[in-house]
Amino acid sequence: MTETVDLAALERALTSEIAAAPDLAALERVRIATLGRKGHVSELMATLGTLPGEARKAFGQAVNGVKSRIGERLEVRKVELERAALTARLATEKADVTLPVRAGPLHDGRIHPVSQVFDEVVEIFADMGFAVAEGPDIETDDYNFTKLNIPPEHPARQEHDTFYMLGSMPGSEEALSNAAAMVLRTHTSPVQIRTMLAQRPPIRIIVPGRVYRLDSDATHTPMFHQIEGLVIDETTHLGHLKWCLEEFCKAFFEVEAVRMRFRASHFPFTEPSMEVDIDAAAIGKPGQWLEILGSGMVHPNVIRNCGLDPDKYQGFAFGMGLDRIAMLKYAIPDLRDMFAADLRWLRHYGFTALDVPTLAGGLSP
Ligand code: 2NM
Repeated sequence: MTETVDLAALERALTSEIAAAPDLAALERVRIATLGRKGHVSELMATLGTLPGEARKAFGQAVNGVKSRIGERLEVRKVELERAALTARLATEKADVTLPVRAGPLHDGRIHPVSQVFDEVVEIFADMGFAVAEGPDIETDDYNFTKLNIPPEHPARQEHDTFYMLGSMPGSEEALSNAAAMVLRTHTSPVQIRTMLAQRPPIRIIVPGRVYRLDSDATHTPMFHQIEGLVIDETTHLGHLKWCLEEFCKAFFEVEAVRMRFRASHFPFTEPSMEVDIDAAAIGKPGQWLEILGSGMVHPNVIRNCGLDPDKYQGFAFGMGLDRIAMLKYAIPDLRDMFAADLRWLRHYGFTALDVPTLAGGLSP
């Protein structure tokens, strides 16, 4: 056998192959052809078993020597080639750290005007000590109507254009009893009922949410948003109502003063009832009256229906269309666009997530 000669020649050949490898991929091919499972060195090791004892030991040591020296040279060359590759990249690639930061979703996304106005209204009433209350969109006929002093057969029921759940339509063949009938709430007032049933006065809440009426044309959509408010205490009176709504209007329209008109009206759940108009000067159109909300002192029947004594407790309530006041404040022309999910519209009328309305920092951007 001429093992020593073969090994020395093999080591020289591999060493020059390693030195000549032009890049990391070529070097990896050399490593696999040498130290890989079927590489030259591994195959030499496999022949060990065919040698007699003494020769086997000497040859084994020699091959292991080659193996470790070649392994070291591969490692050294690898580090060299990695450095060279990095130097080449650094020479061609450039990062301009003076470029502006890319916008990203927080900046690209838009808050819908209804959400923005919702946050503005909540901010104003929270500052006056109101809490936000919410309830289900599917309500009992009892909470949506009867407890609000709108008994079955009351004409106000027709005006509400109610969506009845299956089996709940009065007079239908499969009609359930009135108590079990379910509706899509036609106003958020059932949440006021739930609140009065669940907690003792003093109560100060505002109730934002979706409401539903079977009505659709240029100025009505079958779903829209309302925000209602309720105050119940032992000495609450009409003066509180007027002050509260006037403060709200000034804060919401961001003006020093607002002329308001309280017009006598009628709702089953309040007595007296008033519709409130503001002088459109508040939105830069002086000389016009704009109806913005309905209000009144809560009817004693409603208070009694919620298990409270109307001789002890009184209060006021009000309600307004969020979509409508959003359109007024932000000069949005068409109600139906509000629910069309048109991205171009949203980019134009929407708000960035960073425009959080606060009383201290300003409600609108
Ligand atoms: C309105 C107008 C006037 C109202 C009344 C009540 C309750 F539950 F206390 F009786 N909640 N909301 C109310 C009163 C709502 O919306 C135009």
